[in-house]
Amino acid sequence: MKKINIGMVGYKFMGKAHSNAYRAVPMFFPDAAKPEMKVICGRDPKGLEQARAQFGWESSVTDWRELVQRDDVDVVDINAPSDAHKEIAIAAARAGKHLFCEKPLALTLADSREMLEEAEKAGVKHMVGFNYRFAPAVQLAKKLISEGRIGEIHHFRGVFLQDWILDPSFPLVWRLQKEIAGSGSHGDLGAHVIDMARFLVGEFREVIGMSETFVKRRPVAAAMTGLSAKGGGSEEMGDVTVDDATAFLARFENGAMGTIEATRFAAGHRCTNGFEINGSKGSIKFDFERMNELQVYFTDDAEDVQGFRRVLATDASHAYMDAWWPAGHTIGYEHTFTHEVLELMRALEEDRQPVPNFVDGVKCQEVLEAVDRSIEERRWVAISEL
Ligand code: SOE
Repeated sequence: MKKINIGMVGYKFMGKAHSNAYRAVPMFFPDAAKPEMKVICGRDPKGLEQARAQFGWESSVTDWRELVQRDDVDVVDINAPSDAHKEIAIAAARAGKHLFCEKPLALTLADSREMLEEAEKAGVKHMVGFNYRFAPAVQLAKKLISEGRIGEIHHFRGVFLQDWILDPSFPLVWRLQKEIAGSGSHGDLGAHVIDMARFLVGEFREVIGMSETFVKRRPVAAAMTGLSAKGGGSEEMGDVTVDDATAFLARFENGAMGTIEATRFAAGHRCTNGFEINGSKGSIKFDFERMNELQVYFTDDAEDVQGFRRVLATDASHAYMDAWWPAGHTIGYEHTFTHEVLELMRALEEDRQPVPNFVDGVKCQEVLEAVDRSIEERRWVAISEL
């Protein structure tokens, strides 16, 4: 069986999710190429060693430049904060390594285009981490749409709602700083919804948006903390330089209408990544907090039983599910990453580009940037203008 050596940069939230996926793929998909967890990289030696031992990596380095040059690395997995993506990806591509990069691909559209260009020039494979595509219920939605089961699509209504920074004393973590994160809820959460819309409905034609930063100054964060940081730690205040919430209207190339909202201020919503799609022959609804389910409605159901019904996407006939548990035994968030890594392994084995790849990363970034421009210039912006 083919073995693929992985070098991973970053070891926090996404580092843990990816590590778990590298371990799960050989266990549940034994026919796929096997990821070998060769080397993990991070800046803090103590935290890094703990992660290395806990996640099961063979070795560690504190300098990513060393990692990308190693002969025993085939794929460089980049899940460091967004401002580091470009430099690492380009260096890795130039060293002939395949790339697996978290979303959003880069801080700007220009940077993401440069990353794609370099990857193509180097002839390496590239993948971007839009993990929600890999939920079996989302794959089912894709199948129903591709088979024409809900007909011609009229509406895409997508939201990604969280509330982890609602408290004004929540610190100024890196995700709230433009120079590190690129944007706030827009690039962090909206990027997932944009990818979902592209995956299920098609390309965007034009957009117009609005955004808000509700809490403009926050206590400075002590360290590189993330979502679980605790408030009230520091007297010193700093500016929040990203959006707390961004919403936009869209028109797709196929004529469908879209509304998309991403916010970290939706009290009570911990991780509502949801969409509803309405077509000429039916509708589909998904909410990640109930990720095993898809709500479907078909206009050709008998009149006396018409209505939304719940399909549990856990049968062996649903994507990936024959590898997991008997029907009705649900799966979770971490499985989306396992399926994503499976796609990467299969693509490398079959010598093809994985999907989604940097082209999808760039197309998502085009929409993000078009929305930003529309907000700045208070007008509709066509994707073709960028
Ligand atoms: C935090 O907002 C976060 O973890 C995002 O960074 C992820 O991409 C999203 O999947 C869940 O929320």
